[in-house]
Amino acid sequence: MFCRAAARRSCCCIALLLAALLPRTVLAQQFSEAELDAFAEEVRRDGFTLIPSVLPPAKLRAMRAAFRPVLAKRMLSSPSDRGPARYYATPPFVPPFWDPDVFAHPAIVGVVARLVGADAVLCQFAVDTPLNGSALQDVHRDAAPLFPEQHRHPAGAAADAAAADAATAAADEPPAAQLAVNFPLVDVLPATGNGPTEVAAATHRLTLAQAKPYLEAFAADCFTTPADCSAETMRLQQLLQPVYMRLGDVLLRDVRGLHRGTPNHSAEPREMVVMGYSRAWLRRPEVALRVKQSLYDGLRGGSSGAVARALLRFEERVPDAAFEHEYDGRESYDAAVLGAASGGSYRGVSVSVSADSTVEA
Ligand SMILES: O=C(O)CCC(=O)C(=O)O
Repeated sequence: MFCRAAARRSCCCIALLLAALLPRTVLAQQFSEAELDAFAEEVRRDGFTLIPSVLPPAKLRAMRAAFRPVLAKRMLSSPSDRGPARYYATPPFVPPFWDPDVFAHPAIVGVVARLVGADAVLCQFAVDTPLNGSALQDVHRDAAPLFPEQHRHPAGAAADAAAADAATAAADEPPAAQLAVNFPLVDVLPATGNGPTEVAAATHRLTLAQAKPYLEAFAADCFTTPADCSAETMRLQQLLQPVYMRLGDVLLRDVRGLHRGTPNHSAEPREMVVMGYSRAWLRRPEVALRVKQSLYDGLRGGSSGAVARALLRFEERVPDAAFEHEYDGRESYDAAVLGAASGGSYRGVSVSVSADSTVEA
């Protein structure tokens, strides 16, 4: 099993490195059905896939320019919420952030549909930005378990940790229900020093109990104090791999995969867009979109317009007169709610779950 995991890890590594190093002209811009199948299969197996050269860099540069004043307001209005010098911001969903060629891109939607259904919905558009001074994040998931009751202690055995471990270990995590599609607005490469996201392959379907040794290993910091670490801890720690990305590349991941942001040591912000896609029946109110009515109405042309409309069909549509174009720096979600729905899913390593479904440390 270890060999299979190691082989898979080195394949991931080689693919990620190649994607970062190959000249853009070598990489295909369009993908066959078989290639989309393969990307989806990688997400099923590893919890993530990197799709190279999907989005036009010019569009992303325009997004970056438009995001600068958004970030400035965000930083002035409220403290960083994803660790020191690391901000989550939701720019108004209007051009250039609103771009059906991006959120309904055939390659992205093709893989999304294979994983969370042809009737999937878009439920989130935000930007994660670490700046100089940011730190290593705790390893976390972006969503709580779909079925938290699976992780409760058996009745009458709340104090019995062994029984709780056995119960949670037996409860499998289901296939994907939510995906995060990330793309940077700047190159994120070894040379740029601006903080790649790190992901741990094949951790997306671990139960809380199964994840416990991983989280303990990830917290152990063997790289700076290797003498204190067992071989097993070191092995698990090496599962965390940086995902280097060039402008245009797309990282598509199951939100349950263990991951973390790393520090941005450069002088420039490192903006990473996150688009959330989920199964049609799954509501994510803490990250919901506000869709301007006239933009929605304008999604008419051909099949791409129909796909974009379908993706947004359940999100709130706001009459133009009421739509706020100016970002005021105040995030509409409650940071505590987002925290409970995301990082809280793996806050601490206990398998004990409280009545409100958050995990107790
Ligand atoms: O920006 C990153 O690299 C990851 C951020 C992240 O995982 C988070 O804030 O939840």
